[in-house]
Amino acid sequence: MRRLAVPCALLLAAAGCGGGGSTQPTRTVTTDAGGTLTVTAREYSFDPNRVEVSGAGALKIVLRNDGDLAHNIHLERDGEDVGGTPSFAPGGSRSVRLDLQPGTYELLCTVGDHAELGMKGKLTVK
Ligand SMILES: [Cu+2]
Repeated sequence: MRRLAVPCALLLAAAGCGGGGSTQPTRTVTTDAGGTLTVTAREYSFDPNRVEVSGAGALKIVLRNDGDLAHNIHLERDGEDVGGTPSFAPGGSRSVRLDLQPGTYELLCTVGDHAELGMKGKLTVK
């Protein structure tokens, strides 16, 4: 007698392969309050993507677009936008001056799904 084997359905969920696959290097810079922070944008990353600011106050952020698409940089705190540059074409740069309080801010590009694709980071004001 032959035993009936129920074939196993092999469901390979590609979506389950996430985690640890990031190839984005993390670079941290430290800047002083009242200083200038220069960030380079590409598809799809910011460099640096970890920023520590020593002291609250005005910070000038210069974004250089070294990519092939329009990008911007915005800061969010607790999900609320606190300002940033407009989106602009590759090859250019824009700056914005923000008055920052101590705390943690998210850096992100608000164009399309760029933040989801990796254009994000963290800025901490101490
Ligand atoms: Cu972008």
